[in-house]
Amino acid sequence: MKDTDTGGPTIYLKDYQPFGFVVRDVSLRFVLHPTATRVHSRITFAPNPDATAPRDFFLDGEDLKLIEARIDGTPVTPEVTAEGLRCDVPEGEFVWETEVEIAPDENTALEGLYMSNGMYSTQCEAQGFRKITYYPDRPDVMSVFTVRIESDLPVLLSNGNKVATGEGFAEWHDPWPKPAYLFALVAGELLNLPGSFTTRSGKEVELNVWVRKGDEDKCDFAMEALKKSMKWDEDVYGREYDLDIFNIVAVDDFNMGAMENKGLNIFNSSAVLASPETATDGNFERIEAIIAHEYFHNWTGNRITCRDWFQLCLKEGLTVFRDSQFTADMRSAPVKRIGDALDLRGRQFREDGGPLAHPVRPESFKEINNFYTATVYEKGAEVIGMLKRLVGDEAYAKALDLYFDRHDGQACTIEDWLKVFEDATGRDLSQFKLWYSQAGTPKVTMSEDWDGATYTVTLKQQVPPTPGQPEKAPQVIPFALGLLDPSGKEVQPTTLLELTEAEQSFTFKGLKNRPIPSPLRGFSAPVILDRETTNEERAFLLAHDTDPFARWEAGRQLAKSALIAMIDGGQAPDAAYLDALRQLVKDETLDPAFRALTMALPSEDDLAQTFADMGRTPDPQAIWDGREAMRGAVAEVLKDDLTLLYAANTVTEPFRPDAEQGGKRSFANVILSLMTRQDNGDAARAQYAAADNMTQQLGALSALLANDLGSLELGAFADQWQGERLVMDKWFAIQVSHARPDQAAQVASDLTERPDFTMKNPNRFRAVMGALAMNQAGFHHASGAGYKLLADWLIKLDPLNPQTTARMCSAFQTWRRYDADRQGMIREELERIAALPGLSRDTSEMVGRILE
Ligand code: 0A1
Ligand code: ZN
Repeated sequence: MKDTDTGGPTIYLKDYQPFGFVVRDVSLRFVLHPTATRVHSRITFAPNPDATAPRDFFLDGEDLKLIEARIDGTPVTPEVTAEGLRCDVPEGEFVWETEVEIAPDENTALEGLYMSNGMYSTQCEAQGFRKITYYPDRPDVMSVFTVRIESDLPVLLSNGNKVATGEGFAEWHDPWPKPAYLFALVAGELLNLPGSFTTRSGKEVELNVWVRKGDEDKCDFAMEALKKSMKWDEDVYGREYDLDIFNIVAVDDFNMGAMENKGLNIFNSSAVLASPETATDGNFERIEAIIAHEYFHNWTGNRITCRDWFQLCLKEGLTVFRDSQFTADMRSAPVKRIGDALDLRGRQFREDGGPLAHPVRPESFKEINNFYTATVYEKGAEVIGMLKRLVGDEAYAKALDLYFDRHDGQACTIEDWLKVFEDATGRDLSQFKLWYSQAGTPKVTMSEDWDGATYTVTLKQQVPPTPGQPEKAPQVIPFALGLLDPSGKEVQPTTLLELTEAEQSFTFKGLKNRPIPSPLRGFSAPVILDRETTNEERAFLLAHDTDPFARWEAGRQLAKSALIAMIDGGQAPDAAYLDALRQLVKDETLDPAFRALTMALPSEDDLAQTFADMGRTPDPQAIWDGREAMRGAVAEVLKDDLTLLYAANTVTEPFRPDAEQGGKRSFANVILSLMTRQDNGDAARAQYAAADNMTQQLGALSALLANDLGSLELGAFADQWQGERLVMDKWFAIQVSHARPDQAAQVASDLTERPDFTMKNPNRFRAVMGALAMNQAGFHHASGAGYKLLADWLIKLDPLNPQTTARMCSAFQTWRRYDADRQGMIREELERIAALPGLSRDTSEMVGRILE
């Protein structure tokens, strides 16, 4: 296939060249108007002494109406194309000025300057700034920005510190050089929750959370999360905030979670607004993590940024790693680690094992927006976790200090990052670097031998072929192992084995009995472990392992093997599994959150993948039936314990969104869903009626819906919350996720007929279509109705919002694991999308890759 067959030219990492000019300073003036905003730019350019190629003055620009351009005050006539403009320029330094017109109100793609519910907002990462004015829109061009906003709206915000304000205008100056993707502007009738933070060197920083009227009672939690993040980054990484003011803004229409613009973070309202009545414990935890993530970017992303978009994991992997550390510190470290492993396996392993697989640092792309992926973010974070495990905590801290010292103010590469570790530790990281360049999840096969005195563990690794990468070399895999003796006592504490070859053996001496291994403790590497074991051994680890991850994993494997036997061989639910579960749920020494996690069955998608890994074709309906039967069996075996367990874990104190209460509520909700199978919904209805917080209200509603009950409550919920957009998103989603397989597409389709369904709001669109894609048995129902409905809507959305459309195409990425009929139907839908005239570059690239 030619490069240009799908969605335009391919950009390669190997072609990187610095820009021919440096930008000394940027001054922007915005005269805001919904359909005719004028943007005046005044930019000082000078030749870049590091430029390697002949200097070409090309500025990126899309959907701009050029009014005029000048060089050193003299009007010029540049050559303008759909991608930008080119102009002859003087030899030395010069001042470039333009005036352009843009229409924020018509911008439904939500990139560049757009309007959302009456307010102006921007999104410039990755390449949105070129929709605001002509500019070298690339992260290695950094400059100091001064911004003047003219508008009658009361709140006018941009990056940096506010330097002037008056009737109808405000001026902002950001002293820190930054790439254009970190530019931001917000204007609107907003209210703020004010706060302040004193940095460890005694500087007082003004903090604000800005929201639309009506949302001001949902900002406290975000403000507290921000303060905790600021403190944590000082304590753990020695990083202080560097401006006089830090603003957070909530916006309703946003493609992603949030954006780290310098000094002016813009958030999807779902990632910032929370009150006990409207947000679940899961929402609170996510908000805390996203606030932290965006704040941490101030150092890992903003002060040190990426040289080019291939280096995206430099800022994202590191910042996800940092926010995971933060959450582990604020909440429960084991629960966070288990959650991360679940998420990685659910999203990243899936990506890595299919047509969309790409390295943590990709080497080519057509549309960079398609590479904000679980691989770049989550696997990128795992790679840093492994690096830390390998070099140790102290060396990690030393390397990070060196990174900040050496690279502050620069646009860097993965080579710069690894060099810092090499210099700080003296370690050669050339083999480790393969984690950045080889796609695919390594499979580690473990076998053991016991000769009566010596215990030998043999590990073999194999990295599977992925698109464009048929052959792989062995990687460096930190494999944490502990050993237990048959009485359950730990005889070998966690030991880090470093697997660097295709096959390697490790021996342990001085043991009296053949030990029981506890492998891959703490999920020490993002690999698939393949080891022959028995259910007895799994039950033993579930009862005795000291490592919470390995313990949970043992329970998981036990559940999985029981489920597979049921789905596959029609066997009765495994008695050993049910027995082990019964012991565990009643073990008061265990954290309720941990018990809730252990009770959760492997997802339908996880089971489908397990079948695919066994060389079998998964049957989505059989998987759904199997999980239902298992839930029924669990409810039956626990039936005498449920009421007591529920009472013991029902929180009666005033609501606190912390890990302790949240863990109890999540466990109580799991128990409630089992009780609902036994009591025809009485307990769930009672919880619904008494609930004073969203976790309990939604938990009860979901227990009812999962058992085909709750239509009254569903109606009452809508009446109660019709004015709350974020709560109504839950209402839309919950119906689709709990719909029976043969009804899911119809339920989703009916919801799109409602007047409050709109595809212009990504949250609402995802609430319905995302939930459909997640309802595995519904989406993959043999009728093909799920595939068709999603494709119909992706076709409608693409002209408006290519980014969200492209992202949602990934629902089809696992298509090759299914039977010929399903594959045929999916192919037809993908080809229908691909054939659309004017299809966006984003969607065209995604569909092309999935079909390849
Ligand atoms: N950098 C942000 C995420 C983000 C990425 C792309 C966006 O538009 C294409 C928007 C936000 C983060 O990591 O939080
Ligand atoms: Zn990020």
